[in-house]
Amino acid sequence: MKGPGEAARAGFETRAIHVGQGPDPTTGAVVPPVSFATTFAQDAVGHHRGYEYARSGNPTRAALEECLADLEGAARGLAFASGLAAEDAVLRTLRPGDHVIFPHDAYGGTFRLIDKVWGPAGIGHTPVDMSATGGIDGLRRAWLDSTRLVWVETPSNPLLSVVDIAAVSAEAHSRGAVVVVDNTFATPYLQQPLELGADIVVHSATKYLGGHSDVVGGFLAVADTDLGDRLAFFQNAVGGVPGPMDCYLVLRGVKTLAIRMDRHCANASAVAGLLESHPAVSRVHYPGLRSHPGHDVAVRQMRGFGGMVSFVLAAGERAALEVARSTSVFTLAESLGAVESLIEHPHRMTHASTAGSALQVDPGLIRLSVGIETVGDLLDDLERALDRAQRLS
Ligand code: P1T
Repeated sequence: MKGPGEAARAGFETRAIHVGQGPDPTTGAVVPPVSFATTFAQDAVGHHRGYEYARSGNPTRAALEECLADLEGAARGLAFASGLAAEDAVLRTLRPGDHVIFPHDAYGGTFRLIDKVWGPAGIGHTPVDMSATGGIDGLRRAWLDSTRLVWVETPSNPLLSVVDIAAVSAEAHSRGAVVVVDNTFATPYLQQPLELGADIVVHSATKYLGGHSDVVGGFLAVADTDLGDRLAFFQNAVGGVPGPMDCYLVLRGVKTLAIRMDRHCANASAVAGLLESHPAVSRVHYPGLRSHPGHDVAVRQMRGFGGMVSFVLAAGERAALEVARSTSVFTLAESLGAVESLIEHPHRMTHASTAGSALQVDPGLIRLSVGIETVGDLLDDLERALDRAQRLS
């Protein structure tokens, strides 16, 4: 499946399996070959067959970029060595003195990049609650004449807050700023930020896109070709590119994204229900729950509510640490979005870099990446761990 017209007519699952992916014209191989070459023969000086040097472009990477750009409805897709390398390329479009509005509950590494790397280089920032609770008013209050970029993460990591992408994009565009949406938690299967008005989509491909905890990667999907060209310049000039094997692994993961996400959503919804009814738990964050402040927006802009759930233990950090060490099907580990279920303590693990800042997370919070195992096993495992924590308090 090659032509964009043809691709546009096909469904998501078909495009995930076929766009950019052969059969290989020389051998008929039904999956793209992993092209390890770092350099490519030229027919004459200045005449090559599409590839010169593998930092600038590589056929396996091109297949991944074409496929993911199509799934996000983008004019251009760019693969990076990690989610943070992709984010860094976006921040390179700014100039000293520019200002970024970003979520008050962003992933800790995104905050660290904006604050500790780009702050000293002259980029200002303000954390804002742009979710259903804070809304557009928060965005307006934080706006400066120098605001050039609005960074959205929805659902957010780790509080699963939901931002109305269409409303934030309309407001930001009316003031001349670019809107970036981190679509890592939702994936293009559940949410299409470019269609809702965003300019750039960011992914940690390490998560649901790869889907099997065996590859680190990042991705940008861009609506406008000029902006795509600027970002492609940084991709090549800075060189934070993925290797061909990593591209292949993400491409393979994407083929099953839709069916994995359906199961992640179903299992997470059952887990959120259990947590809501357990006396050890004081608060559950899951956009699929009617009690979630962003539920209505999530219903409007998402196909399903995703596989991530976080919750607060009524007895605080001691109980949270007890739950984190007591599960056996849920593995205690950072990261998320793969087939196996993971549990972690954001305050001491993934979001430790936010300590002392406005983004610091509740020490009683636990985050779950709900995998695609048998749902009864997940519920039994959690219930046992929660009962233990309950006995402690
Ligand atoms: O780890 P990397 O591929 O560089 O992606 C960074 C990143 C970007 N955006 C979001 C929403 C993320 O969750 C991440 C990485 N997050 C974790 C490793 C974690 O455990 O939360």
